[in-house]
Amino acid sequence: MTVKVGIIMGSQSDWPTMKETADILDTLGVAYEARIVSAHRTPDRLWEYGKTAIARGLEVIVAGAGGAAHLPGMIASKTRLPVIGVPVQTRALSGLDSLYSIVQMPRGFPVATMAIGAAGAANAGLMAAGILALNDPDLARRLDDWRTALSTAIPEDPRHD
Ligand code: RP5
Repeated sequence: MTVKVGIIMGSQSDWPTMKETADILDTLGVAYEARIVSAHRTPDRLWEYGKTAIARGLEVIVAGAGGAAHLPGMIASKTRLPVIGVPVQTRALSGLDSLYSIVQMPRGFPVATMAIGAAGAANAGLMAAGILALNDPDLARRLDDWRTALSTAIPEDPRHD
């Protein structure tokens, strides 16, 4: 299966959050790669990743980072691929720092910013799948089924047990 989604994160410590993206993509049968690419600690790796992403066949990048979270914006500056940003929850400021760092991009270099933390990471997987599903009817069907199953699992009566 061709790898079309790149999941990148600023640190090993982001993986428990970003694994939520990976888990959704596993469920939907979307091939991905996961890499630690830090804007601050490995800037050359970041540059190389952004520069080669299209040539390597990637179609969407999910970038998660916390604190001074420059990774999603920096990768967006190096590739025209859609970049989905995930603000990782931090201890000091609960992820508001991450959110503000990612969401407030200057005109011209968008980052589609998700919610803070695990829900945002899972939604990033769904968003990436939704983008790929535009040109992949089988994936579109799997995504529709996933959404239907989620709806069906919600009981109407809160006293169901
Ligand atoms: C950011 O700094 C990473 O994305 C991570 O969320 C945060 C803390 O990194 P560690 O100190 O845990 O490696 O670059």
